Amino acid sequence: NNPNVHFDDIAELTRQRLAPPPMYKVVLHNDDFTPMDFVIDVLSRFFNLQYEQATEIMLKVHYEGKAVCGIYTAEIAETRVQQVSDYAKEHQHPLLCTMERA
Ligand code: NFA
Repeated sequence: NNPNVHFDDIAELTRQRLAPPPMYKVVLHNDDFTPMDFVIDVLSRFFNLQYEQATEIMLKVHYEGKAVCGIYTAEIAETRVQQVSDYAKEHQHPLLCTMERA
């Protein structure tokens, strides 16, 4: 029955209210088969990028092996990964999309 215990509880609730949520990078990976135009379409469609920015990121993936497409909270990042993976599969391309802690 220590009143400081109550203070600790309130401090923890305050921390939870103020703490920024963990963020996740959504990453696109290069392969030898997915057409460049399809990757640009994916980046425009699911990451709200203009054609020029989409092209820039597609080329970074192509030349460097991978690139970050966006940084989101867990739920949004998971949705983007699933949307890209479903869309690639639907079009029979092996394009790989993953997420990692930012
Ligand atoms: N490397 C693929 C090609 O030459 C293009 C690509 C870019 C694939 C980015 C996947 C991701 N057709």
